[in-house]
Amino acid sequence: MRFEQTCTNFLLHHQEEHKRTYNFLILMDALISAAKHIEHYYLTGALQGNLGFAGNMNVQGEDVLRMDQIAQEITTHYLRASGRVIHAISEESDEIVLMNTEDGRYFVYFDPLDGSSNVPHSLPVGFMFGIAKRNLEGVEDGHLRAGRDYVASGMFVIPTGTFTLALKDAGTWRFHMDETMEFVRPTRVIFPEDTEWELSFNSANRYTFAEKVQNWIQQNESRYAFRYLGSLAADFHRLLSNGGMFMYPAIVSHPDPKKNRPQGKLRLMYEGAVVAFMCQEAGGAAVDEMGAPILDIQPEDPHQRTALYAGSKPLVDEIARVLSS
Ligand code: AHM
Ligand code: MG
Repeated sequence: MRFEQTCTNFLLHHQEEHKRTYNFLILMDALISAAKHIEHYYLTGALQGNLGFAGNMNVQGEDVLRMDQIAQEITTHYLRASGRVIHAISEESDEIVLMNTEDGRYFVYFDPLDGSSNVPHSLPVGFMFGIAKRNLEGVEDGHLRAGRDYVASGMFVIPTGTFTLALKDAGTWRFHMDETMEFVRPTRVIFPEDTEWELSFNSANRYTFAEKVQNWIQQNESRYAFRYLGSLAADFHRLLSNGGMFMYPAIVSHPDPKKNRPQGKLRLMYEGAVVAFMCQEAGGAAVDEMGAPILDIQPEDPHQRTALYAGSKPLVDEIARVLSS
């Protein structure tokens, strides 16, 4: 028989090795429990009629799917029950979700079901999260943390059954779901250098990007393979293994100016910074439309957006030079 190391056991050793408390383990147990429940509802969603619209709109003015609601309810329940969370910020909640404001230890920023256009087809979606820690030295003011201050970030790809977790100064790790729905076999992930790199972006938008971005694409795209699933977690999962760059540039010259998105589309706290933190721990990089590190952006609004260029460092450094010129 072959036995695999579980994620929980891996984290237990990690905490003990660094002489840390078990609080982080309790928080991770909550996130993993939430992911497994979301996985279950997603896998059975087509048969149970859970893949359609719920009939209302979210904070971003987008139609809410029944699965968005289910994933939000599940995640909020487990995070609250952990007793370790001060407050959470979710794509599915306009307001900051207050939890254990007195004794909580962590801030959790999450998108419980990212990649909505894949939901009606049961295709891959993501559950993405970033974690920051309370100020243990002085008074905690509850300010919104920049990615640089995250202690961990991660993403579950659902229903594929993979989990990628980046730990501050301790690498990006991948786990797979086994036959008992346990995440097992910790494997360190580092952006490869000697593979055929991929570019991942919504090509239908290319003529709406800034001119210098359009020019860069035109001059360089033939060097790369092109892949786009329309779900950040799934697209980024591929890039971590194959190398390359995911891009969601600012939209600045749409024929219908109302459709411009000068701030980009993706959300900073629970999408952009989550990916940027995983990039950093995997030897990669991530920048915004100015070519500045995503991890340095100080959020002013829980739901603020950012352009995102994330992936292999040489490629992101190259586009950063173009963006900042
Ligand atoms: P969502 O939060 O509404 O699902 O949007 C986020 C998603 C990302 O997962 C994905 O990378 C991107 O939006 C796809 O957008 P588009 O359909 O414009 O290509
Ligand atoms: Mg989302």
